[in-house]
Amino acid sequence: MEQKILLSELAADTLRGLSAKPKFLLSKYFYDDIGSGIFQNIMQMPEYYLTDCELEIFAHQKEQIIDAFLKDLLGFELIELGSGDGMKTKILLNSLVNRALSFKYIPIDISRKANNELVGSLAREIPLLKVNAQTGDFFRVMKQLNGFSGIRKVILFLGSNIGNFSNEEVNLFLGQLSELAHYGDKVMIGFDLKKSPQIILKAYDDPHNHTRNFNLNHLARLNRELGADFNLDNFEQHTEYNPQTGEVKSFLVSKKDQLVHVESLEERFHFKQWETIFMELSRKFDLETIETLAENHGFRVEKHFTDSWNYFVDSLWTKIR
Ligand code: SAH
Ligand code: AVI
Repeated sequence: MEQKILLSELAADTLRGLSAKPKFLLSKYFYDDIGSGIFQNIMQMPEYYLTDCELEIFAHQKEQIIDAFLKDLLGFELIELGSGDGMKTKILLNSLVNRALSFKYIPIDISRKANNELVGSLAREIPLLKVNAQTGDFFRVMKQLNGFSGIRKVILFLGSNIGNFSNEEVNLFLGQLSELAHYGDKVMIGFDLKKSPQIILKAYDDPHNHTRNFNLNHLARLNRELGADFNLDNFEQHTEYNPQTGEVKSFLVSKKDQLVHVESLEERFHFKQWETIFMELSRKFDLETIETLAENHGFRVEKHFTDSWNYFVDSLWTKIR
């Protein structure tokens, strides 16, 4: 028992998830160094339309987005939660720097590799930019940032990261975001919208096997970091999309009856044949739900920036209470 109190967060969450019925693992642990690399492969595949749509929004509407950021603001901090490789954000950063605006960029990501690479590439590509990167879980870092500086904030949460939260987590997250933001601060959140189920399914059940590798790498990470002995060949990937709820759910399915030993937990976990591990939720939204979320958490929707297909929206909100 004493040893379990000293477990790392990854170990404790793995113990909780693999002991549950049905089993689950938390998708924030996808992003070790290898997983962050696989996610870049996902973003590059044509089926993963989310990145192209958000890129198009930024490329075509960057000046309008920045004008909307700057309404009523002078100096500000640009905080980005789950910044990853920052590929899309750099479009905005370049334009902000070109307008000689006084601001600091604070990217926050759980992946040290993603953060280090982003800081390195920004120093090369936008040397005039002031950057203060933070590594850690954004729920925790947001608490640390809370109440600090008094400078106006613009907070970005892009790429439909919010889709990876359960309903409960969405409310917890927006509650924390609402505490972090003060009156007049701005928040821009990227939401993937409901669309043809076939298009959505292809983005998460791809022919290149990147999504499959992304999921299996979670098990490989448990082998590397917790001394588990998952045999990856004994699991297959399954994805489903429910157009009624907007939920994409991703699973790994055990192809055989098997025992998996996790050394650092001193536990063996039994998998029945065809038993599932729930790996990730990627929720799709509609504008009405987005507006209700903003209102329920003390924000006014300023503008929905959408792509030409209406597949994706970057929704800009102002804190009003
Ligand atoms: N915003 C980028 C990256 C999206 S990928 C884009 O739109 O392209 C999701 C990113 O969120 C990854 O870089 C991952 O490391 C990070 N992430 C996931 N869960 C996190 C958490 N709980 N705290 C901080 N970062 C997290
Ligand atoms: C980071 N996040 C928004 C991605 C998504 O679309 O849910 C993660 C992902 N999982 C599988 N493909 C992409």
